[in-house]
Amino acid sequence: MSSPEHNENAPNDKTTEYHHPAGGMGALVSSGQMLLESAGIVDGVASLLRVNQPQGFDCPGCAWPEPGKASRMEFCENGIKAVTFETTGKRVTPEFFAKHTVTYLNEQTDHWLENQGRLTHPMRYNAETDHYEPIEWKDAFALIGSKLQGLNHPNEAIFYTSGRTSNEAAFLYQLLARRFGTNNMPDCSNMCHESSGSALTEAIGIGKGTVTIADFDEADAIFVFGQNPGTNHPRMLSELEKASERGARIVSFNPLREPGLLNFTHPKDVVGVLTGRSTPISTHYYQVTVGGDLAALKGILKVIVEAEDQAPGTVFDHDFLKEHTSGLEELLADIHAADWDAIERESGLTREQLRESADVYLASERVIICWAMGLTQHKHAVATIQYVVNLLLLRGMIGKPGAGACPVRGHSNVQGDRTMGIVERPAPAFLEGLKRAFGFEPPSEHGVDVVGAINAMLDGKGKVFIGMGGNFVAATPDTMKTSEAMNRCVLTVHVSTKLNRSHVVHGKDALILPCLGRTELDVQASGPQKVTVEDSMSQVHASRGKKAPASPHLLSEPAIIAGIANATLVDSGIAWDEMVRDYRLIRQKIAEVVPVFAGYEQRIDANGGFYLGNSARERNWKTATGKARFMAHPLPELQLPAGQLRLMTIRSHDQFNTTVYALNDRYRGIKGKRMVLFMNPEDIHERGLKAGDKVDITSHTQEDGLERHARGFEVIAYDIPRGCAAAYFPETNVLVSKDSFAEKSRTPLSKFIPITVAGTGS
Ligand SMILES: Nc1nc2c(c(=O)[nH]1)N[C@H]1C(S)=C(S)[C@@H](COP(=O)(O)OP(=O)(O)OC[C@H]3O[C@@H](n4cnc5c(=O)[nH]c(N)nc54)[C@H](O)[C@@H]3O)O[C@H]1N2
Ligand SMILES: Nc1nc2c(c(=O)[nH]1)N[C@H]1C(S)=C(S)[C@@H](COP(=O)(O)OP(=O)(O)OC[C@H]3O[C@@H](n4cnc5c(=O)[nH]c(N)nc54)[C@H](O)[C@@H]3O)O[C@H]1N2
Ligand SMILES: [Mo]
Repeated sequence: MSSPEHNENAPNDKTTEYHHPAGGMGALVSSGQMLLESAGIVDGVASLLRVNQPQGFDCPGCAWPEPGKASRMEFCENGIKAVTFETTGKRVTPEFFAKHTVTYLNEQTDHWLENQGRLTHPMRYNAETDHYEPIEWKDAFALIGSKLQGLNHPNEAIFYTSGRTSNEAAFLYQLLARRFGTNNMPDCSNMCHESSGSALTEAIGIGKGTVTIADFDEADAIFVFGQNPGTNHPRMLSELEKASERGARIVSFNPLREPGLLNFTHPKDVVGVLTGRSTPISTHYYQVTVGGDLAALKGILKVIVEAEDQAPGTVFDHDFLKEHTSGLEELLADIHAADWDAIERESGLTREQLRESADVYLASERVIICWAMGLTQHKHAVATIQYVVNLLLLRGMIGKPGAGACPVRGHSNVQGDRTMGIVERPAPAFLEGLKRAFGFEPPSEHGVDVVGAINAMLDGKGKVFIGMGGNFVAATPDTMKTSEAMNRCVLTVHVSTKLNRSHVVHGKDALILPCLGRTELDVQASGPQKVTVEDSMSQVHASRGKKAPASPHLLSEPAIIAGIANATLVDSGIAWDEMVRDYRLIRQKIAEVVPVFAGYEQRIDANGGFYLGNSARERNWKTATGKARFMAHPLPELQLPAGQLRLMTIRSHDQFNTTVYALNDRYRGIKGKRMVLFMNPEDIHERGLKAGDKVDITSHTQEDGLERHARGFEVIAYDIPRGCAAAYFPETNVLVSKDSFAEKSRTPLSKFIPITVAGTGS
């Protein structure tokens, strides 16, 4: 447990810890190494110069926005890795597939698979030879068309999307699925910020964050819950650094002491890099127990409510409450009834710590609260995020400069994909828009999400799986069951840039369709094309790849979708080929369906893009009560049986989701390995283990009562609260039950897996 005094990275002999600021020299060396190791070194550098530039491409890394001034070059170590990885000179060719059987490929690690290079040719699985063999595009499309047409019902098809897909491709993809007749559109969001969308939509009437990047310059305090920006959103550190330098308070809630939240040196600060000088980031750091944030938030709210009770009229923003909110009475009753002992037990934090953090909120006129997977991938995620909103609302922190809700998204266009209609439960207005623009009746019956898709395939109800990017088998929970689900499909199709697990765990028939990446030049019949994306703060901008494609056989995602559509739909009445010929026609159609995109083409070209707006930011509440809603929820009892630990599955510094760049996790002091289990030293000792021992992990999911196993992990002693443990995904997805998911949002519980560990010797 740690409070501000303990913030200075105090050496701790019990744990492995990184004693240098995040960013700085380590970042320069690491990304430089990545460029050197990649065969396409010169191309890599040239590509980098165009990342996030007005005429360049959008960084395929995270969804953190670019700063307002479009001229400033802004990229980060992990953005460099993402770009370099895509622009590698290595190739996975038909010869590669001729050399390796699929059985052999499936025995390799995710790291090995993705490191073979870019896919160059469409391939079809041949069960007789156990090899992928080349196939012509038109034959691949015909195969998909015939399998889709052969289904008994359109709902037997599943159209998955990952979050790198551009607005244009996403829009065409949902059009294909809906014109075919299904809303079966699971996406990576289901595993990611779905909880944020559900919570925010119910409470404030829009499922997106309410802040813009400029708000970070005005906030007095920034709270960061369950997020590791040093690794996953490094460009956010620049904002936190600026805020810290001008005296804003930064309050972090995280079971792990993440170096990126402690200190930071901007890699462009040459003096800082050379001298090791760094900016402290968090002024306050609380090592909440895994899953304890709802309790912590209730504790903070309790202090605030008590302060108002003692001096009525002085703490809350009463004008705001009266004019803009509903449900205050229920919330106050809930907070008055909340019991400090339960709050302390469930949060793992003391009353004093919670009082201290509440004081920061009380002393601030403008507060931003950020969060990511540490809040969303829990059973009570939606309730927890609604308490974040409760906290903001009490003092009118939504819809004023320097304040608001900031769910920090993952994939670079995951938010845009949702705006384009990639969702299994489409809004009626969107469907009406489709009908208006394309003259067909889209299906209104809700489709399957990720968990629903796995179940449908297992039950034989989902027969054709198409993945627009991503790595379904590795990213989803319950790897063994999901693998079985994929195996049962009549056909699995993956539109991908790199070889991954989902290609080698496949359906009876299987296709790999290689596509252009973000960095590559996309030339169609009308000339070079640009695409558009939306960042985490609702800013839409263009992305233009410039690099020569990795292979002459690659097609763009829109072209692949049109190819499937032409081979599947008879007389669809949709001008697929024309839209692919010139993406401006896709954008015209988007603007017809989604009215906030009116004037799309002109607005994209002006000033580096445009802001989509946010109704809650304007204090326009599109909720059931027409107001911003306080939402009260009981505090769940999360105590596990004796001997069990709460396992959270997290990302290392050298991975992007299931793509493992290298085997290091620099800030956490891990080198050359990923099969590690971070544990509290006392928990290790109590089990008769020691650091360095090998253990097998067993999960005990409450929903299905099954035991699942992951073997051969090395114990790492780490500064993590007792009863908590951490390990990397995707290796640990074997432990997550598909039936363990969050209330309302149905997000798999990747951050709360009850486990036991058993030593197997050192
Ligand atoms: N380089 C890189 N960038 C990425 C990604 C990547 O893999 N690599 N992935 C992208 C994607 S899709 C996403 S969604 C984001 C993910 O970004 P993050 O959400 O930062 O990713 P995680 O590694 O899942 O880290 C979750 C953090 O929450 C903490 N945590 C876990 N459980 C709890 C809890 O119960 N309470 C609290 N308070 N904290 C908790 C963990 O210690 C960790 O610091 O990053 C995006 N950017
Ligand atoms: N246990 C556990 N599981 C998790 C999480 C967790 O924290 N813990 N996090 C969850 C989260 S937040 C997310 S977002 C999901 C991620 O789930 P996904 O989005 O499905 O997985 P990724 O690993 O991002 O997908 C990587 C693949 O995308 C392909 N690709 C890369 N660029 C492109 C492109 O431009 N176009 C196309 N068509 N393909 C491309 C490459 O072939 C690569 O192999 O995982 C989830 N799973
Ligand atoms: Mo994500």
